Amino acid sequence: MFYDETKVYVKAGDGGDGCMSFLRQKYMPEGGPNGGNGGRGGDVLLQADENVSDLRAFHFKKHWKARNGEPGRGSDQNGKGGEPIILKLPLGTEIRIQGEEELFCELLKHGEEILLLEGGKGGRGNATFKSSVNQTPRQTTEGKDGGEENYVFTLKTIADVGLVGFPNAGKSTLLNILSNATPKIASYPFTTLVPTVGIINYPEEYRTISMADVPGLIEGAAENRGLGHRFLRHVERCNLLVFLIDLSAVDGREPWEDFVHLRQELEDYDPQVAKKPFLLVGNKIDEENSMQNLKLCQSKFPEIEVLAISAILEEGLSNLRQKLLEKIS
Ligand SMILES: Nc1nc2c(ncn2[C@@H]2O[C@H](COP(=O)(O)OP(=O)(O)OP(=O)(O)O)[C@@H](O)[C@H]2O)c(=O)[nH]1
Ligand SMILES: [Mg+2]
Repeated sequence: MFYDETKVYVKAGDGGDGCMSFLRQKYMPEGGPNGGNGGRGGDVLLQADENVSDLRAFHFKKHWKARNGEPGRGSDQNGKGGEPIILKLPLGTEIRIQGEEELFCELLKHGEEILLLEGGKGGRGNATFKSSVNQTPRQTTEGKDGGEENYVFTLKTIADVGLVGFPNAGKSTLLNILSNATPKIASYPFTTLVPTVGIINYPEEYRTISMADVPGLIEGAAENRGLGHRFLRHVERCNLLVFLIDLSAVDGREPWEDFVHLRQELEDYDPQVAKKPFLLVGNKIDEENSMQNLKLCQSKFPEIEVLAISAILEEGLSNLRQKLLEKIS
């Protein structure tokens, strides 16, 4: 399972109460006030961590609380502050307050830290109220409550390029060959259930491009059919889309129609996503009917270049690599 959205309740620690106390010693009935201050409650921090791949930690534990500050004690002892807690989140996590559309914050860079909720201040002990006119103050203050909130964490994959295609189009095969990633490949639909990011190397240019293999889309994905719109969010951050269509039409669909349907799904999901720059790539050119389908595609979309490749035979890939680089930079 891949956990890319979860609701979480988070609470910062409460401040400890201030203490009321007086020095009590033999032969010193009127000892001065010595109640200490309460400790500060623990903060809640968020930290982006590249070693965390999804939100499963928050799926299995939905309540996160920082420790309270300790109350002050007599003999002028201040309470200990509560330890902060640090929630480690995968890169690309968006944080919203439950029920609100607006983005609260997001974590994009490894190591980035955000203070989500502040611990409550500790209360004042009576010793702090001593003054020239009040030598025996009986006054203290309570610790303040730490902040609390219900949040929604949503993970949106960070990659330069998003691979978009019907199941079985060969997305994982292509990513395997172009990059260091090794997503599973199989001849049945919905092999890929988890977005996988691979790094494509351009040693001569001293550059890399990251590419995300997103689980296959089908018609109605935006209305949650198939694996649904859950995975469409993983192309939201990409700067370039690669529509990969199966020119061999092994699953009985028209390749050129696949392209139309894929774009429609993106449009239904979010018109902004549909406006992203793209490349149209026809895979499986090694198969029998592919040439014919390529020509048909090209005639249907005369203004769009259809890049023909065979991921398996590694044909047309250097051209594709070059086009990716041109479109990205
Ligand atoms: N003939 C031929 N078959 C290919 C080519 N590329 C991929 N395939 C085959 O197509 C099938 C599907 O490949 P995958 O890479 O798993 O496809 P996918 O798009 O990742 O599929 P899902 O993860 O299910 O969405 C596998 O049997 C591959 O071997 C190609 O260039 N030519
Ligand atoms: Mg796959």
